[in-house]
Amino acid sequence: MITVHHLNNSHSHVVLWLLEELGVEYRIALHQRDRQTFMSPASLRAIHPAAKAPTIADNGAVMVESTGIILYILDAYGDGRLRPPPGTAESMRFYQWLTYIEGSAKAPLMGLLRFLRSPDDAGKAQTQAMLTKHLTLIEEALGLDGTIAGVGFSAADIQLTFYEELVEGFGQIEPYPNMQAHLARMRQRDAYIRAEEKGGPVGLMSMFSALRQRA
Ligand SMILES: N[C@@H](CCC(=O)N[C@@H](CS)C(=O)NCC(=O)O)C(=O)O
Repeated sequence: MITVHHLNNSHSHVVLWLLEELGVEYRIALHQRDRQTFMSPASLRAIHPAAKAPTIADNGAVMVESTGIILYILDAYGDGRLRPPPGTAESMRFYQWLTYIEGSAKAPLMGLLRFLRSPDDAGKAQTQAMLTKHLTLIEEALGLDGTIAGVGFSAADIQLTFYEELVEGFGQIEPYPNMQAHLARMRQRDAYIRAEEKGGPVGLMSMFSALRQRA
């Protein structure tokens, strides 16, 4: 059975949610963030040297990286669900957006963390401009049918949702109504709610407000 090494308030919620959507049985191994630094504990490093969430174990092997984990789960357990058929124009959009989130859009968002202590740094405007470009592209893509790949609800929407939670946590979501509506809809899905019941609340708002207070 697949084991999800779940870190509280983290990206591994996405994996629990995907498995819930697919109705796949899984086991949760819980790891707690350090209360001061919010970093992952030694228990997660013991599973994989990257010490990152999500981490999964299946068939005697361990892997990290959310996008790869999502694709592995779809391959192994998806039976064609939550993704368009391979080799189609729809699958091009699906792969593009599924990989875009972690591959392109995440870096400038996390880059803003560097400026919590120095809000007037010249680099902040540059990082913000890069982030705005990504958020605008995502906002436009959601305008098609309310899903990121324009193919109805897919695993790319699950990956996007955690990013939207981060964007909200950074206080950046307000100018983007399509993202706000998407996030609100995703939070109402039964499988999202079941994942939170089993793994705990995503809870990024409280973590970011603690980070801001400490900066
Ligand atoms: N690119 C990685 C990012 C993983 C990541 O940074 N996860 C965070 C949780 S949201 C984490 O493990 N933080 C704890 C730490 O870095 O010690 C992925 O998509 O899986």
